[in-house]
Formats: sequence, structure tokens, C-alpha cells
Amino acid sequence: MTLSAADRERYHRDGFAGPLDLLAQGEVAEVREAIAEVIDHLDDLEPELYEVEAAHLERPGEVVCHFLGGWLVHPVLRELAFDPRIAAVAAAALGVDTLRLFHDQVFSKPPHHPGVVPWHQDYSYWRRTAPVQHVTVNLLLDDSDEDSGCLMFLPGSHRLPLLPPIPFDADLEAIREHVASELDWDPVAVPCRAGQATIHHPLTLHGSGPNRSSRWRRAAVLNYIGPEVVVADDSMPLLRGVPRLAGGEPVAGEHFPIVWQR
Ligand SMILES: O=C(O)CCC(=O)C(=O)O
Repeated sequence: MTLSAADRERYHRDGFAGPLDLLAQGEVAEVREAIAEVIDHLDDLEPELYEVEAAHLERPGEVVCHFLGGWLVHPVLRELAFDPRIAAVAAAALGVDTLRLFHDQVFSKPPHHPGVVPWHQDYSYWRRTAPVQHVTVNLLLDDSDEDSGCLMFLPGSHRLPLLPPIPFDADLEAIREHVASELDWDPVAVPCRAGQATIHHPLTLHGSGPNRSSRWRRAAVLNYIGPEVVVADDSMPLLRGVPRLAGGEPVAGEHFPIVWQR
């Protein structure tokens, strides 16, 4: 599996592509179960993960459940991070021969949950690594549409300069105070079926609204990097629990494993 020429062109032109058919229904059900197991034990597992959204732990009824590092604690999530079908698509978007896992994430919105994912650029959280040779695959674990808070993208926004990081418990539109008012704000919502994914550039603005439906809306997110990515700021570890790499060192090694090679 790889990106079609049309999807690759769209990725470069608009900064995102999808929906892409990646996983079968039985496989998606297995990932949903794995995520439910992690979320059921989130307090106990928190020290082993890279991060659990602190605002969610404080206000679970308001803030989306979001955590990083599921691959460290659950074999099914580990398998997902190494899934060659997902990695091949990411490598094709980046145009690289070797792809490493940067980290994974989970976003989980229960039915009728008011939590949003504010508009943001992924790279705003990753600026301690450079150059920009990162890519994100957002795999839907439930059918998603505008009612359930599917992902939205601002086409062409990957050509904007780097914007400030936005806290995940901010308002959906918080980024707009940092964006020129003359910018054409014309987002595109991308509904997906469970097992489909979108792929986006690390500077592409994206976000998602509340879940107004009676359905779950969960996503497993894989963040990958190409071989040129090095540590740009070594003042702290890139991820909690990961040994500090020196400035200029490749982001590589067992914590950033190779998931795909041509
Ligand atoms: O699934 C969402 O609503 C947000 C996901 C996201 O921010 C991402 O895939 O980078």
C-alpha cells in the first residue's frame, strides 16, 4: 500500500489528503478495545505514557481525552505504530526511504462530549526537532462526520509561517488571533469511516469540534519522522521518560524506532 499519485499531489498542494482506506473492520475493533483498556486504567498507566492531557484529568467532562505513548503500554497499539500499511503511506508523503516513529497519540470523544481539539499546527509542539520532516496519520476508529467532530483542515495552511502552540483545552478558534485577518479561512471537514485515515503536513492547520452525536469519535494518531530530523534544542528530553539526546543528534534509537524502510 502507498499513497496514490492524486493523494500525494493533494498532500503537497493542500497540506493534507484522505480519506485513505487503511484498516479492516476487525482490526479497528481490536484497536478500539486496546484504547478502552488504556483509558480504563489511565490514572495507573499515566507514569508509563509520555503524556496525558492534564486538563482532561482535571475536567474529563469538558476536555477531550488525549494521551501520547500508547505504544509503550499496549501490544496492539505497538503493532499499530509499526503497521507497514500506515508507515508506507507516511513515507510516501514525505518521500523518504527510512521512516521512524516519533510518537503516537489517542484522541477520544465520547457521545455528546463538548470537548474540542483547537486549531493548531503539529510542528508548533515539535519545534525542538528540525528540520520539518514530520508527518501525521490520523486513523479513525469510529465513523466520523461533522456531527461527531470529524477532523477539519485549512487547505494550503502548510505554507503559513509557524504559529504559536495552542493549549488543548483552549477554544476551538483560539489560533485565529495569531492568523492574519485577510487569510481566507475556509476549512474543509473530512468525514471518514472507521478504518480510514487522513494524512497531514506538520504545518497544516487542523482541529475538530465537539461530538454532538450519540456515537463515539475516537482516533489513533501516528506521528512519524524522516531520517534528517535532529535535536534542535536539547534543554530537556524530547518526550517524558526518553533519555536526553544531544543537540544536532539524529532523532533515532530505540525510542524512535524505524518502522519502515524501502
Ligand atoms: O483527532 C482529532 O480531533 C485531532 C487530531 C490531531 O490533532 C492530529 O491528528 O494531529
